[in-house]
Amino acid sequence: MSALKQKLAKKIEEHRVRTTKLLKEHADVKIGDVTIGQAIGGARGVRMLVTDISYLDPMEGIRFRGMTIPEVMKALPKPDGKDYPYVEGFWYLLLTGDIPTKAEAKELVEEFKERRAVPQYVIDLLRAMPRDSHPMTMFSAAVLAMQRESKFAKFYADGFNKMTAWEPMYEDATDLIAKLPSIAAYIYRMKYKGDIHIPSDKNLDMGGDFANMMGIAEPYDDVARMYFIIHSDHESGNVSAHTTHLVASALSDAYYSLSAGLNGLAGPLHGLANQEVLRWLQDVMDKLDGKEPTEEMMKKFVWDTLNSGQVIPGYGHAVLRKTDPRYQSQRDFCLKHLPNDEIFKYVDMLYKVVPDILREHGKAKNPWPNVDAQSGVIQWFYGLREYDFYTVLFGVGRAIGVLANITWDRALGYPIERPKSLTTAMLEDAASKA
Ligand code: HAX
Repeated sequence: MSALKQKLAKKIEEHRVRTTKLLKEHADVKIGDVTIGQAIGGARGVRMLVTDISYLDPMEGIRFRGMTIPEVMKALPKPDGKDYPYVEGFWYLLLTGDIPTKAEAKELVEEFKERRAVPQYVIDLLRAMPRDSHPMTMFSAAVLAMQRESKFAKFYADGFNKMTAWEPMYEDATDLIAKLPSIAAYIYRMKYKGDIHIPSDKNLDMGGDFANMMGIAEPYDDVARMYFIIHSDHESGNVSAHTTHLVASALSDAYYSLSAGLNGLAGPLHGLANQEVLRWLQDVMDKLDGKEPTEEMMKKFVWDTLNSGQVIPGYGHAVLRKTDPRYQSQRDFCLKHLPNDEIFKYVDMLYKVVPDILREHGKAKNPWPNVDAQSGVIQWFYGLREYDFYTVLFGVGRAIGVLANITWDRALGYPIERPKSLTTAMLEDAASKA
């Protein structure tokens, strides 16, 4: 170890004791409007963000523009013969708060088709990256590379006007959402399907065309529609939404902002958890060597994971205190389309054993499953078995919510975000006075 690193290791060891003491003994001490516990602990419960796109109630779960997931799925227009709505119509709902007519949704489908084409230099960039780069790295890099297309950046360079700044932001947001499925499918086929690509089909809506470009048959088009909608937004405080908002608050354009948000989504405690769930389950299955696990065996695997200091992926949440309705809607899909699937049965068994174990373990505030506990199962069933790719699917969906948010941020002229920080010594001083 270098001298610097040794010194740093010593300092870290000494400092950890101070932070732990502050959290254990003085978490409730107020420093301004928040407590020491909130300042150190990731701002849990601090009410300091505003959005009308979605709201997350701890007990009820997500509402998009005031509507629950089942209400959204029922109210929005659907392509003929399909079970799930046009994603384009959902974008209309998130932006306006109104349910579009079928004609309005179809008009938007046509507009998205005009914006679908991905610049050749983005393809070149993806091809130049090492093939074993994580697909999220490729996805985020592609979004960032397209920044030169930004209409907002041009608008700013040509003379910024606060009142109309939302318009180029809206244009960038719509361009991005229209292109993301093609970029995602390109990465998938380049990395995992022999570099053989399927062109976009102008007869299809966003969900249908994504399934087409991925090369996965029906009802995967409905899976895509459902998946993109339920993953779109989870109010503003989660890492991907907050990062996108924060970067946009510096008047960065939608490309810079979304790319940053996607990098946050790629964290194992956030969007990457969906691939971790499948990785963990595969590990369990490998250890069982094809045998069906009993509940007792499953309990042992869960405890082994916890005792080795790891989290159970797909369980727990920073805000929710019940089963995530996004988990539930995917479970309903599984019960209808793949009730006998082996992995679905494992996931269902986990649902039976994990909450009690997490309660007994005594750490997680929410022992219930979140969106990521179920999502890989559906993808796996339809042949998408490269679980590194699952977070990219999440990213296509998440873009819809965060881009709606930053379009409205611009419309309302929200200022640059800049919370205040204190030093550890200041916190200790406040604690001693309290
Ligand atoms: N397994 C084991 N321990 C868990 C746990 C889990 N699933 N969930 C929380 N805990 C632990 C935390 O690690 C923390 O331990 P320490 O005190 O030792 O640090 C303690 O319980 C308190 O955590 P919390 O207040 O309940 O939860 P946080 O708000 O800090 O974190 C997380 C929320 C989602 C990050 C957390 O529950 C977690 O790590 N879950 C597993 C990963 C996961 O599924 N992430 C996806 C979440 C949904 C999402 O955003 N998708 O994008």
